[in-house]
Amino acid sequence: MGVLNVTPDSFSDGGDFFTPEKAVQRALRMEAEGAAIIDVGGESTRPGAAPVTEADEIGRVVPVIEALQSRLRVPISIDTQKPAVMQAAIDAGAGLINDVNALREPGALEVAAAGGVPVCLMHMQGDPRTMQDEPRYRDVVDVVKEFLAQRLAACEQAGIRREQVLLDPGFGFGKTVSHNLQLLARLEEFTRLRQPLVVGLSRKSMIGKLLGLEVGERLPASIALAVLAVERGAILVRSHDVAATWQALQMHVALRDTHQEQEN
Ligand code: 8Y4
Repeated sequence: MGVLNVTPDSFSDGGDFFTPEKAVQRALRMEAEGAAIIDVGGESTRPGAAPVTEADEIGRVVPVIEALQSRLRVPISIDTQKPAVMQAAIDAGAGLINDVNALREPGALEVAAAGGVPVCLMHMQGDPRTMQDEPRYRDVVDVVKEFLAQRLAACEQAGIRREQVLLDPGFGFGKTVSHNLQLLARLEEFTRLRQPLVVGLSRKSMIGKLLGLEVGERLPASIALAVLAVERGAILVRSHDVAATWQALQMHVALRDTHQEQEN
């Protein structure tokens, strides 16, 4: 899953500004590099990021989705917590909802059910503004698993079929480095929920904290984490660096297929 941020600050390397055409070029490149899904997001979920109004977020993502949907072969996902943005994105051609808030916003379950698109439910403790202030858990793996099982049940009650639900433990969302490491070490436990498992580890601050690296220096560690997650059962990896991540994961797949042949 290739990340396509369409926030005003996200295309600012070199002083140029974001345009739908630049976003399209970036998306087409990620598709050519092996992305299976392009994840379009118009709101920054970084700790302390300024909130975006519904109208602004729609104004950012809809022109990009409209421009993309006829030119991409892979599905477009909409990274949002807002039901109105989900609806506008589905109308523009989005084929998946990626919600870091797991459809807890009032009206979100209904929009997702009526839209008929698959949903990725992510665990987050607290909200992006304060989630990194001393997060605590009884047992982070158990708590996150129980949360995702509850949200899956809420989806089914709202009329979203199980086959349409992906689950994500939400690395970095209200978690310390230790919490993130426990989640990755025990990621296989999430496969017991019997739903496709998604992870986002790309460039995240756990790498910065463990290794003392700035965001732009985190690719090698991000690739290692992607492979470790897929070895433990993840089937979709959200990444800012599609070409490098795809190469690494293809090597994992080649090795896994060799093991399977030995068994058969
Ligand atoms: C540098 C760059 C440092 C980006 C941190 C970040 C996930 C997600 C995000 C995730 C799913 C991010 C939208 C956070 N993370 N969706 N979204 N899973 N499903 N931070 O882990 O990339 S945004």
